[in-house]
Amino acid sequence: MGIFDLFGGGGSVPRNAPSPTEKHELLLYKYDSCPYCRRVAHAVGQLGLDVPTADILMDRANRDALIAKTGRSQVPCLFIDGQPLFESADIVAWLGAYAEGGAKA
Ligand SMILES: N[C@@H](CCC(=O)N[C@@H](CS)C(=O)NCC(=O)O)C(=O)O
Repeated sequence: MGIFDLFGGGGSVPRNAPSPTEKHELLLYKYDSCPYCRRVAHAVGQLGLDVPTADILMDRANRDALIAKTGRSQVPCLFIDGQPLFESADIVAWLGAYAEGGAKA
């Protein structure tokens, strides 16, 4: 069992996402009552990562920015050097790989 499986599993590091073995600037769009966002937040905590967040309910500008950048209002969405990654399972998988690789670089 890999570390990704500890947080719900089901996802895999998307092939078109930036390499998790390199350091990146991250920004997580979320809101706190979203269960998928909580799943990601839990993984962030368990992995010991420091991931800045942008709450789309607390600040309308964040929601507008998410829609402007992606055409969607779905959260969670992790921006990796400005490239959006949707789907909580994929985000958790990517963060798991990042914690073992790029975050330590
Ligand atoms: N399959 C997605 C589901 C995400 C989802 O349904 N998010 C809801 C909030 S809990 C949402 O953003 N709904 C509004 C929308 O899709 O525009 C995931 O696992 O991340």
